[in-house]
Amino acid sequence: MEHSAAQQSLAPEAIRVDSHLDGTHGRSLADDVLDGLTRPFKELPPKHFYDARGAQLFDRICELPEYYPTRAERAILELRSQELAQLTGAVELVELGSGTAAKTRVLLDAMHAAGTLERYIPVDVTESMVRDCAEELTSEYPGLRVHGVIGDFERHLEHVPPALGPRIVAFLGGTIGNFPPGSRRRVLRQIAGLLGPEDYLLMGTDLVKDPRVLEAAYDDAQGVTAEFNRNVLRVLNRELRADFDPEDFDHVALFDPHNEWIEMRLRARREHTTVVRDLDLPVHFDAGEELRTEISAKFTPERLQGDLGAAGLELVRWLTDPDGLFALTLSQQQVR
Ligand code: SAH
Ligand code: AVI
Repeated sequence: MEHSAAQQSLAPEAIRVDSHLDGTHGRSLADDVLDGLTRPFKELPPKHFYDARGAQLFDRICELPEYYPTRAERAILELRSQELAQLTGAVELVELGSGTAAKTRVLLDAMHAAGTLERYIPVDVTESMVRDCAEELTSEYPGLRVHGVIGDFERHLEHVPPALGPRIVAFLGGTIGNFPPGSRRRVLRQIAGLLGPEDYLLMGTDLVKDPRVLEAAYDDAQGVTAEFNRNVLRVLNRELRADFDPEDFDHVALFDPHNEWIEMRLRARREHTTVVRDLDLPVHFDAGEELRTEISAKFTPERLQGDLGAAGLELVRWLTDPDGLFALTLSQQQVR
């Protein structure tokens, strides 16, 4: 494994970063594009939004006045992290889809203050975020060890190192809602496999609410979410030599009241054919045709309990922000 000079000069014993993406991620993108863009209703999975530019756009989304989930989840963490640290006694935090770990610091502060914090294990597909966050956190928390895992949490959870002691596996931001119901339960079952009897899953989920509030959160006035949505086309242009013009597509965000999820789509402004050169794949769009790029499920307590139960987990704490917009749940393996 290669370490950068910067990493070695900082604190080599404090940081370890393993990458499990070499080559396989490109193949997964190619498979997803071949599968998703040849369907009668075109679709791409949302994990491909997050190259370095997509990650930056996501960070800007988190600051938008319309995008309440980040602020609401942070408010819960600020109110309840101390209790979470004490109740779990966790010595380490594994975080799936960690991104820039902005809110995570609230939890790490509480674990640090409780005197238990030893190790942080961020898991993310975006290499730069795992590496940057490892360097930042080891300097912010003296004595903390960071073992970064650059990988896909749908495929690489076996590379999460064995626990040093009781641990919290955090899955924040509502990312579980980006999976449709069947895959959601599969992903949750895989995550439950990381938990021993002393461990906890801490998961963020956005809650069902007024569709106008939801749609505004995914279609902001400044157009940042629109740019984030179109970014997936730039990823395809770069990684698979496609020739999409992102300006050929309008951003669409709508709440599906039956499924209780937001859908983001890209709607072709005109009829055209684009070619994904690495796949030798022409892709035709009719004028007005839509490509689904993300679902973002909104939860009720019942739906969440059902999903956790199906993954062999039981609820220990249900925490919401003062406005009841977002939920953070703590769960554990069911006692058999
Ligand atoms: N947890 C952060 C970031 C959420 S954005 C927050 O709450 O603000 C979603 C994050 O998950 C991004 O950093 C993205 O790169 C990562 N991600 C999405 N799908 C992934 C996958 N299949 N495997 C690993 N990381 C993934
Ligand atoms: C990461 N995920 C939970 C975000 C969400 O709200 O579904 C991604 C996002 N899409 C548009 N805005 C934010």
